Amino acid sequence: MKDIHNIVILTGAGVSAESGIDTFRDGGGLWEQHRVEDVATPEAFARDPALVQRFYDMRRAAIQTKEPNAAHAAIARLDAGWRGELLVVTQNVDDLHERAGAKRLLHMHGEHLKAWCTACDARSDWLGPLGDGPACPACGTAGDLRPDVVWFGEMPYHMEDIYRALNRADLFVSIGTSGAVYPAAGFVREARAAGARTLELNMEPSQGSHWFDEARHGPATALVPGWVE
Ligand code: BJW
Repeated sequence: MKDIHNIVILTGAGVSAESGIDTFRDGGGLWEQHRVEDVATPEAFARDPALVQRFYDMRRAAIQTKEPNAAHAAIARLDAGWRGELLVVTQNVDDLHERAGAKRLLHMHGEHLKAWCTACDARSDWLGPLGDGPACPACGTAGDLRPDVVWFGEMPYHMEDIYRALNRADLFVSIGTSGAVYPAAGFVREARAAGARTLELNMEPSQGSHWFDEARHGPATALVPGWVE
């Protein structure tokens, strides 16, 4: 990768699809099985917290049986060996990037394995199903823990660090995301405007495919190792 020093990699559900984790918008994906308004908005949680908790308990249990795939492993190898700046920004709430060994990683839509106490704002490790309302380890309040994930209408995490990296990037690579959800869908334009070269690796053209200098289409487990090596 000649003349490239600073890399930003954005990943989405497609990078974990071949590990057996459902994507959102593909046929048979999560949003065909559940209405987004029922399970992934703050209003849904206020209306029926038990339903939302069951949705996340089910997905959290599922990811614990899954393993990182060749795409996660290739990204982790690049992270370990890259001497310049590199940042992996994942929209995924699973932990497969870190289990593969990625270190320079931000979860912009939160993490399945963290809980957020809305009473004291502390983040803690997920302690198990919230059905019985366990107490927050920081403040002791029971019943105010929620999944530490970013729902529609909420501000994604680490935005300052992400925009700083995008504005320094020489290369922006988007892997396994449909480009349907903002602000992540706008990162390619931000990086382009700052002068980065842009590459899409996805099963099919994303909604923003025309913004990329180059697009390669196919399964992440083939495309990502091929790009990294
Ligand atoms: C493979 C593959 C394989 C399959 N190999 N590829 C109108 C216009 C513009 C914006 C808005 C609007 N109305 C509302 C908004 C804002 C809204 C938004 O974007 N809505 C859109 C629906 C229009 N966004 C928000 O509300 C966000 N917050 C926000 O904007 O705050 C204000 C703000 C302002 C300014 C700056 C910053 C902030 C919050 C969004 C939160 C999204 N939350 C979710 C749930 C997280 C928790 C959980 O997991 O349950 O995040 S929704 C869901 O979508 C999840 C994902 O991270 C996200 C993106 O999905 P992703 O990863 O792209 O998955 P898919 O399924 O869509 O695509 C998979 C792709 O992989 C496909 O293309 C496949 O082809 C491919 N694939 N197998 C390679 N093997």
